[in-house]
Amino acid sequence: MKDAQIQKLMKLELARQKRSINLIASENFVSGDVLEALGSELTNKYAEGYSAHRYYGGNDVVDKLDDLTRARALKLFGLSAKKWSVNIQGLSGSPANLAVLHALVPIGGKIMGMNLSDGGHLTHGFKASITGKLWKQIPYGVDRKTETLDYAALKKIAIKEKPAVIIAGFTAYPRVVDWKKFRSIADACGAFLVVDMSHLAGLVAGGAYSSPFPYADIVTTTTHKTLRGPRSALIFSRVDSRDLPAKIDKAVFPGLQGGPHMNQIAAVAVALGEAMKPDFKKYVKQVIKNAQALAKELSKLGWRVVSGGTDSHLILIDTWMDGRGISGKKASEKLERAGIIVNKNTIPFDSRSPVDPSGIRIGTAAETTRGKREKDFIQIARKIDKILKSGN
Ligand code: DSN
Repeated sequence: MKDAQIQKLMKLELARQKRSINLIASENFVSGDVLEALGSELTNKYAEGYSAHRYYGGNDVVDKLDDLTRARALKLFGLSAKKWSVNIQGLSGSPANLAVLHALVPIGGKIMGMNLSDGGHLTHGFKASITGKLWKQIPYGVDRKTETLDYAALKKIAIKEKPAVIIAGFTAYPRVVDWKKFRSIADACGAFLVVDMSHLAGLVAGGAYSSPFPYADIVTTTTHKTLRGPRSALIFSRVDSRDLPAKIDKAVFPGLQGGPHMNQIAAVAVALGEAMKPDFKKYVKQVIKNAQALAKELSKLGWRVVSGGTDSHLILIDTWMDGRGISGKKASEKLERAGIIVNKNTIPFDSRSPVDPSGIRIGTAAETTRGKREKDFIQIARKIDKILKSGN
């Protein structure tokens, strides 16, 4: 590279990644092949439209890439092209969710999504997101005592409010989700069931977490979390008389975007191929075992684990503990100074603000990619404990 300023920043970031313990639940380390695809000449190509229906010439190669990527996405999740379609052009999770809502809900309509503070995502209708401005969020949360989903309470809200869409799938909910119950709630109020499995995609692909596909109408996902690909998104939609795939395609392009990023799509295809290998199944199982080991050890050391544990790659720690501990912001800053990277996070019914909440979110996907196992995560838990209890 001839640009010395950018090269220097790239080297600094690589060095930072190498010397840190990465416990950001939504990050991972991609393979060299994924990086190679991202940095390829495919970035030079404009491919507005869809395979075989493009607006520019010269798309014969990228059409093959597009077809292959969609076929891999369906195969990875065990889906038949007769029953499911997938849009691979979403640039990342937020635009993908926006496209889905744009396709399914008239402006001003109701969308039922989880509260941000209980583990929901901005694009599930939070007021500061465009999704909360164009549509009315009907919020739901977790049960105060168990800190897990209370499906009976959800059903009551859904029947009363009759949202057009129910969104299930979260950014900071550690437990297993009962997709079947969500389906029955959606049926009870006539809503579409949209599952945002961004955090879970790798776990679902590797068979370590229950699949939402038997129950959902639409499934969105990012590709860069547990799925270990580049930053991108997939939108799966059921093929039936409702014409969902055509509506989704139209909402993505020309509704929200112009040309897709073909280098990014190639990198997604590489990651999907990697996730089909037997090793990936072992990887995602280990990710969950590691999160459970970490949660258990932190709990033993006196930290409050929200909901009492985890069934996934992430845990939420109440570091504040009603003033007996330290705030999430202070905790994440202290950990960062010691080379451990986490994010501050609200906990359910948080008494503090999102900028300085009561907890931290910790994930195990990235460090499991680096080969860490339960014993390593027990050591990490002890290190976290020591740092958080130290006077610095
Ligand atoms: N920023 C992602 C996460 O950390 O979960 C969601 O957009």
